[in-house]
Amino acid sequence: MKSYLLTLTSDHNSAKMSASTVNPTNSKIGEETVLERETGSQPLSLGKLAQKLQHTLEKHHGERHIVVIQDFPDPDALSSAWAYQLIAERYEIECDIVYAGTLSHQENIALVKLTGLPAKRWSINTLKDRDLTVYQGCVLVDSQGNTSQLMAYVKQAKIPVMIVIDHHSQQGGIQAEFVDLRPRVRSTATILTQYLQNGLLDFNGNNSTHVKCATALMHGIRSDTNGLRQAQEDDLLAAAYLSRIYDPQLLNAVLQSARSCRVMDVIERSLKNRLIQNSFSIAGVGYLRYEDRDAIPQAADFLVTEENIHTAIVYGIIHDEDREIEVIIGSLRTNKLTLDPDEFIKEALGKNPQGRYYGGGREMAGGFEIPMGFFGGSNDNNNYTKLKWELVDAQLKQKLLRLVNPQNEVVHA
Ligand SMILES: [Mn+2]
Repeated sequence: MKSYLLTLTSDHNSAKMSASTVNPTNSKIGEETVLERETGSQPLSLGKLAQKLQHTLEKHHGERHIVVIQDFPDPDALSSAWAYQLIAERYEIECDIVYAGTLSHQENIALVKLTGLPAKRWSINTLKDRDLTVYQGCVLVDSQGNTSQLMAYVKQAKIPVMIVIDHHSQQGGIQAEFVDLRPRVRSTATILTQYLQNGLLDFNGNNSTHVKCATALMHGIRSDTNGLRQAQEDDLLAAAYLSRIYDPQLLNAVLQSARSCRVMDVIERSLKNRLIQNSFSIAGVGYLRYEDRDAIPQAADFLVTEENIHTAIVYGIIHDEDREIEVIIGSLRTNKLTLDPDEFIKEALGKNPQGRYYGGGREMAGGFEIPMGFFGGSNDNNNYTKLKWELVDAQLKQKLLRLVNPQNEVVHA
């Protein structure tokens, strides 16, 4: 057994992007700012990356692109997609920002409503009435396509993935004309802000759309960095730049949206069910409605605040009534610097039969999704439903506890 928890998450201090030369004014960012190695090629400076993105956009002038964001979009994905759409507009590229799932977190609903953020919900059921062939390219922001059900249809329609901008660890072979993958940056909104700062758009406080988009980006950076507490230099510099454009009152309004009663119920369940071992808090919360999916990360956010706990993992079965399917959804939150959520989830849960991991993560947070497959769907028999949950609960605990408690032998039936 690998002594997992003692493994340091690589050299994320020494190798962090040297953004010290980034000028927080609107001027061009120093070409000498060397970025991490872009997948499979030489390291590119921020200026070169911006140039490369510009060239890619010029090449696709006048086209129509689909920007696919994760099924349950978070502020980072939503704001980054919007910033990208505004940049692409300059090249007369028309972008539709789409997601297949639902806006679940109360703050995300407030964000979209209050800023007029132009994301569209395309549930899988409505896809047959849509013509995907109008798009010449697909753009992925804050994901690499593995968190959206839409990607299978994009692939089917033979729409090429043109651009990928993300800060998650690499999730397996991505190929695109332009790839900016920087796992050491804490939010994709930071990366998009750097592009704005680097002159890809004349982003300014006199334009009300820009003010709203800046507010969304600020929220995106904040929410992926635990209110800036885990922000690195890049994120703080991006936030500093946005601070001259965003609307603090609007951000306040977004942040003050209240938790729904059902989210409170799930948090209560997670508190009651939590199992504490080795400073990990693990809680299964049973069945949830599709719309309440976001209660799981919120419960994990809450459990990790307990004294002597450094990591919380919360999971449940989400029932999608539209499609009569069930999926196990889980969230991990950690304060432990040496615990890499991406590695932890990949190692604990492994891959599906197609060779894809069930989940992964970024700094301090991760998530996973495991389809129930043949065992999915509702059943009128209460005992059956209860039994099914117990099985899922036992299986997940067994897999997670193997890493939480490496000395303990795996439980045999
Ligand atoms: Mn993100």
